[in-house]
Amino acid sequence: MKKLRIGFVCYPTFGGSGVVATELGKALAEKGHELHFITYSAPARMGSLKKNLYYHEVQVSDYPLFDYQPYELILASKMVEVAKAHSLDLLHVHYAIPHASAAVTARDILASEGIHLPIVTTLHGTDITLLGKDPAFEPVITHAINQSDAVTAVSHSLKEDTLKLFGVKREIDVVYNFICPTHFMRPADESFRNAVAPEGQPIITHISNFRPVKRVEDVVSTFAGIREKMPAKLLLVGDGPDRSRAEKRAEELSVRPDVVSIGKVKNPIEPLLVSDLFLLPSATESFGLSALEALAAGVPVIASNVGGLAEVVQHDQCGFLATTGDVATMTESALSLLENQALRAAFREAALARAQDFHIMKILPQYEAIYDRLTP
Ligand code: GMT
Repeated sequence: MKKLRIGFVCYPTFGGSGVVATELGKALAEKGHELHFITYSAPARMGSLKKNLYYHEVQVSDYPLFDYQPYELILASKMVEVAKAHSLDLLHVHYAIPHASAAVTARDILASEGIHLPIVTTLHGTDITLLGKDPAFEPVITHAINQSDAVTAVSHSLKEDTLKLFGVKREIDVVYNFICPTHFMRPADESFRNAVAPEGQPIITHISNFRPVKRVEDVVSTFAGIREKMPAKLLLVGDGPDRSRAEKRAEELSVRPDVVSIGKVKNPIEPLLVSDLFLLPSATESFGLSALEALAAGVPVIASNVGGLAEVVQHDQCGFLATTGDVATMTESALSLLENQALRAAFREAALARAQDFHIMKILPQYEAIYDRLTP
């Protein structure tokens, strides 16, 4: 594969799309491509200095006339600047709004100067399943999808949603999210495990941004059902609008003393390595990167059967899927694993094996093939 100079645009936060983009960019840089991240702050997972990795900050001005800063325009200008200064071969943007639409503007500006810069847009989920339903964004998202030179979706479910919700007829490649198995090859932090579960209770974990779509109250209700039958601890990782609601629900259900809510962590793999079960009862989930990361840590997953989750979690093998909101079934499934050590061990093995299907070395060449198609 020829070595390319690639501009990467993503949300630099801990969200799934930013994590996938950053890890992909780092892996491409390791393979010898030159990667230029164009974001408003350094991507959370970027880590320390690496060969072939560059970061260009999009600086939002504080011009007094603007009540709202036109971030998309500033981003488009930055894309043009970086593309010219570093002779980029292509732009790979993660998340439709505003990244794909800004990229289309940047590409048009460059075209007017005789510079060709193809755009790859990766759709991650909420840009389609939540924002896509909002008439305030729909025409812009449709335009950005239609105008991109290649579009990828992180699951077949998301591809179908995109075709259905936007009425687009174009080709969309499905390229799954991935894991880097080496990140999981480390011992669990026993002192952290003891702090969470001092009497060796099983640890049930949920990791998310605590937005309503994650249905964190179902997490707590499922845990309360488990706790009625056996000692256990619930480890909540992350922060967001519904964190306090989850904690309040735990109080209402009298399980608050068994809930450890630690907030955002830099590396979610650490809590996963001490976990016995992972809960993800979302209302919608295009892929469920956190579920895949749980599997890669050998943790069976109990999740809702929505979006792309069934493409990741094999029901009754490495986890269980249930209808969204069906707390009773999720509780029953969780107990079936927690009360049966042999079954849990079998699911753990199946989880580790399943995660290998999403090894970065299987996924990265799929992106490279798309880049290859678009560059001379
Ligand atoms: O889950 C979130 O709310 C964060 C969101 C994001 O854009 O960062 O995650 C979406 O993209 C991830 C990476 O592709 C997927 O694994 C998540 O399933 C998806 N979230 C939803 O569809 C709700």
